Amino acid sequence: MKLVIAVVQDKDSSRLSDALVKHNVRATKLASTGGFLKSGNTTFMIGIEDDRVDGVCKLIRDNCRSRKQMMAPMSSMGGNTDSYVPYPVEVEVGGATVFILPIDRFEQF
Ligand code: 2BA
Ligand code: 2BA
Repeated sequence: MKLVIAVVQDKDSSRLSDALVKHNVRATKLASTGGFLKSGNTTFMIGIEDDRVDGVCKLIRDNCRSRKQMMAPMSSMGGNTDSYVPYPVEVEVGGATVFILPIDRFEQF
């Protein structure tokens, strides 16, 4: 069994959720925040049998798309002018960042 952790954009999270339910894949959704943009994203935790991992990755790929997003200018309030960026910066936010970890043990009580 593997744990698939997928960080996706909020805009794709309900579509991905629906697709997982439709394909009988159990998952837990967590509200998360990107360290760089400091804006909300969604993290899916999916415990899944080894032979279904590729199918889950395909569902994630098919339901999440990359988008360009503007990073708001950083505030210089706080006094640290070193990190002050006076203009918006465009970044490409990927469809999904996916981690696949082994599960030593899976229990449901
Ligand atoms: P939920 O996904 O909201 O599921 C609540 C309960 O609904 C489940 O209880 C199960 O009895 C039923 N259920 C969920 N998916 C189903 C499906 N495709 N077909 C039929 N019944 C379904 P639990 O199995 O005790 O799970 C409780 C919560 O634990 C789940 O909430 C989910 O957040 C998490 N979870 C369970 N299995 C997971 C897994 N393999 N990976 C990640 N999270 C899991
Ligand atoms: P954020 O950290 O808010 O990053 C959003 C996007 O900003 C990133 O998209 C990337 O295009 C850009 N970016 C991030 N850090 C950067 C930096 N130091 N310099 C320049 N540009 C940077 P993605 O790479 O697709 O990542 C989307 C979200 O996935 C991230 O949101 C973060 O929440 C998560 N993530 C990505 N890589 C991760 C990793 N190695 N570990 C944990 N979470 C990760």
